[in-house]
Amino acid sequence: MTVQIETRDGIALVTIDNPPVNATGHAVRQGLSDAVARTEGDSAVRAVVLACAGRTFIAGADIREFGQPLAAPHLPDVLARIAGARKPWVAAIHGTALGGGLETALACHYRIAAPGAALGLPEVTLGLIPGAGGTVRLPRLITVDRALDMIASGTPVPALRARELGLIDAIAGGDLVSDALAFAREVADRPLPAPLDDRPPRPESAEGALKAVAARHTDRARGQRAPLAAIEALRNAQTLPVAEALNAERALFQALRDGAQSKALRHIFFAERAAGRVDRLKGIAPRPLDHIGVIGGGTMGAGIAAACLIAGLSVTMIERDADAAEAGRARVAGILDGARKRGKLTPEDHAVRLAAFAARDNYEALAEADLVIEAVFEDMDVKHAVFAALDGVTRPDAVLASNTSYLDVAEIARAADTPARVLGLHFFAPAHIMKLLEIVTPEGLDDSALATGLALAKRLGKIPVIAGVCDGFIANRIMSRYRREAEYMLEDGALPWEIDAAMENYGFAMGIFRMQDLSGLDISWAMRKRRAATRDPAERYVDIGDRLCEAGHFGQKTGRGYYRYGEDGRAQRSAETEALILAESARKGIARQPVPETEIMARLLAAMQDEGACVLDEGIAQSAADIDVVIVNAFGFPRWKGGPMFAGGA
Ligand code: T1G
Repeated sequence: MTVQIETRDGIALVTIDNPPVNATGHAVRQGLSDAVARTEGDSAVRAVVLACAGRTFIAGADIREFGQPLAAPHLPDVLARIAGARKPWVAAIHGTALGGGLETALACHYRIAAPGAALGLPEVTLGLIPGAGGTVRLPRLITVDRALDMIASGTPVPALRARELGLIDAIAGGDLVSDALAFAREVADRPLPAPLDDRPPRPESAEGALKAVAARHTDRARGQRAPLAAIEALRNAQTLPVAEALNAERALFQALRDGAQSKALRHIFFAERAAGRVDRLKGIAPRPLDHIGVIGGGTMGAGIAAACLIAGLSVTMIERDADAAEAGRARVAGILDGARKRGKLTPEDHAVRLAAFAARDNYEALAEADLVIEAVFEDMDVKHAVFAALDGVTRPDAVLASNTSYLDVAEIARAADTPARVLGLHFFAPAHIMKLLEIVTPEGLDDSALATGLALAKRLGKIPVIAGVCDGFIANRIMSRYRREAEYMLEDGALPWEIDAAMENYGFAMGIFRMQDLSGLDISWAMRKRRAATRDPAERYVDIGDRLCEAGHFGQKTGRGYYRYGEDGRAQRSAETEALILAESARKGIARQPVPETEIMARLLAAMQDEGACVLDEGIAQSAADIDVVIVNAFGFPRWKGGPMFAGGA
């Protein structure tokens, strides 16, 4: 039974059991509707507790049902029955009460939560707004500005904060269901609290607070419709009668649900959860994963070490000598300090994580490592030396990984005594923040080694995407291709700031030339020089980036690249770069033509899609959806466009 009822001393315990997250699919909606009828009609029942089995309270409507006709009873109608019950309903919340889950809790008369619970309305992350009363009822329980912030940001609040806001009535001190049953006994004979629909919206918490929240979310919307719809819905909640506000919310919700942005965001939501699934690994257990070795204490090595420490693993970092080991240790300590300051680590956790970390200058310290990741200089000889040294000191069942961003992982594996235990784990900088992890699988990779790499990704809270071996795997190979297209357009007639503006207007977090200036032009310059000997002479080659680097303009870090950087670090158009571009066009005899914004994006998207199709055909990526997950998470492709392949209709 998806919804079970048992009565204990006059209190009905209604339990939803709909794995994996108790989403309000049809069986749940029907079960809840029946539970209202049964408890209202049972004279032995004085109050009701609504709880969920499994790991969380209701985490929302069943997103998989969207896009198909929804069977009655619909959630708003079920919630109206709960809110209209004559006997008090107490929501017992654990895990995450999200979306329709929080709306169900709002329909209840009281809410009690476990200390570690979180409550939120994340619909905007799916291109939606709450569609079952959330935009009308939340601002009747907490202040209207805080309600708008929760809805327009989609960010859940922890139970303690929820109680401060007035969103919940109590936090369980012991067993949640027992405490909720006791709470229900206490309120059973009291007059019911006024239904939220009968209460006025709560005024803003401070003069001008609502206006400020609305302005902030309008600025951050960047072409997304849902946050603006949230602002409209909250305005309706304040100005319209409840019934009209609820109808207006439903209409806004349905329009968004059937719109392109929500379909794209639901695509990415499921694509990220499907990424990293490898059918042949069913039944293959990962190897142990408690102690991680990291070779190299530079930016990437320190970021990887910190990511592992924050996830609760123990880490031994190896550097070439004591000074370098100390410098690496300091970088890791700095990252953990930052995590503590941002509240990502409690002071106690911070101390425990730091105690689980050692920085050494001898490989023998890796004797007990379960998995070792090298993040040393991107040179094949250096990598070969590292893997040869690892062979001599690591356990035979330890998995060995390279963080290389473009070198041939199969070639690296061949340097190891057991190539089958070597894979690529390509992290993206900063490694302790970026969620994407490309797992590069050379031919002959042992299945349990791959399962171990995937288990590490899950443990670190990363999004793993399986990539075959090629130059640049999926992310950098596709980025190199659309970067080349952007450079062609510089020669043809566009300027860096025009191309970046087109990308940012499309929804990218940052244009490609601004991004290259930020990461440093010298990195791709070194790669172009490495490839010069093998480059196809027939392939069009743009020298502008080389000209900039030859003049020492490596981007933001040198004060000039495609842009000029003032004292404040802000990117400004560069007349020198413009002159250099025009001179290059003239040198090649190209009559420059302006490139309209629509053509800029059309050419960039076509480049991504064409290269994506090759990556698929060659078996480097397992699916078009995986390519979308990579480009959205690695390069800030707008999530609400679903990724290059989805945007192209793949
Ligand atoms: N519907 C259907 N399936 C869902 C789901 C949902 N709402 N949420 C999760 N799943 C599946 C997910 O696809 C995966 O499946 C499994 O559950 C575990 O998820 C009416 C209209 C709850 C914080 O936006 O944020 O309510 O891959 O891997 O990391 O106004 O899932 O195992 O087959 O993410 O522990 C609003 C979305 C919906 C919450 C758990 N709710 N979910 O995270 O596990 S719209 C949301 C999450 C709505 C109302 C509106 C997370 C999680 P599989 P997971 P997790």
